[in-house]
Amino acid sequence: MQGIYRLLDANINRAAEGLRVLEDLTRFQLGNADLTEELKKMRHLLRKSVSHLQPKLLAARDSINDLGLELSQKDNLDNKSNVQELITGNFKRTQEALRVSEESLKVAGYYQLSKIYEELRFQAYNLEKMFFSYYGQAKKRKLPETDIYCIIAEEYSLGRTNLEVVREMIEAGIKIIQYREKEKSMRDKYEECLQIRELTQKAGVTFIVNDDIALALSVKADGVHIGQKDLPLEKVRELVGEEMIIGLSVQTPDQAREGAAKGADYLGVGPIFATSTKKDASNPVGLETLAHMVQNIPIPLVAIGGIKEDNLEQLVEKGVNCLAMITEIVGSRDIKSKIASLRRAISHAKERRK
Ligand code: TZP
Ligand code: MG
Repeated sequence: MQGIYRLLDANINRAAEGLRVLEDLTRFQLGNADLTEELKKMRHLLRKSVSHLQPKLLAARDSINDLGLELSQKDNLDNKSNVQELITGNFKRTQEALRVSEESLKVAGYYQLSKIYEELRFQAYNLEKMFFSYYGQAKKRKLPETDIYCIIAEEYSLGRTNLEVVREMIEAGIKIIQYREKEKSMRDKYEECLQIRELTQKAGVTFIVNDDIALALSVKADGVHIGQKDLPLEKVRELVGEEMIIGLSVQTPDQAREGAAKGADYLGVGPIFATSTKKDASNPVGLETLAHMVQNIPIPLVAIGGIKEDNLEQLVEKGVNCLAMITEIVGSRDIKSKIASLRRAISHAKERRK
């Protein structure tokens, strides 16, 4: 029976560790509170239901002489090259370990306990399915990982049209463009966005419309960006469906946590510095608050507000990867060379923080 307890001990640990890896991935990588909670509950039940067997399990443990470690150090069968493989691997590991525990519990005479483990195994199958449907969706509407988030607004564009500006941005290799026009008529905005949609679609650039959900939907934009005073996030998700990116402006850690938990795909944090571009901008978000968000919020953050080539280093230093700018870019005579020098400045700053 000592062998069975040893087997049981190893597999209970294996299943709990697998669940823990999955729990941390859902928490930090996907930012999905429901899945994280389910995985945590499973891990607790798994441990608690066998806690009275702990003395026997510990007595049987002999990790020093376990053949597994030596075998694992020699081969690279457990190597993972991406998050998806890591997730699959850990679901399989958990399910297999639960199965071995279930069978061992039967042999050791704990039939009722084996039923709990059987149930946990089925829960793991179900969660795996949920995980991938969520992951698939999340990926479909992901904000591209890039250094600059461009926002266009004609009044700051030195007489150029939005379309001219968009063309230059695309030529400069920009990956995200947001349309932000406050004064134009709905019809003008619609006509203009249709053309921008066509250009961005061809170039594979993510196109986001500020404020207006109907406009975003009617031109088939990739995303919509809303503020704290717009419709609640859940309502916007209901209206735009699962495939559209939703960006949310936040000023405080509480707003950031809430936005991430309620399914925003990214957060715009700002104004970071004073700016006159946004008429109703609130007080600047301090750099320390920004740094706190970078470390604690599991979804992409984009810093915004008064960002210029000569002040961006401080933000990159705090761990920000993506910077949104209006006047610094659209107000430059030569947009392409401005973008190129901003890129150089950002990547130098990233090098320095390593
Ligand atoms: N949200 C917060 S500040 C801001 C917005 C839209 C304006 C940013 O413009 P600029 O010219 O880059 O300061
Ligand atoms: Mg707004």
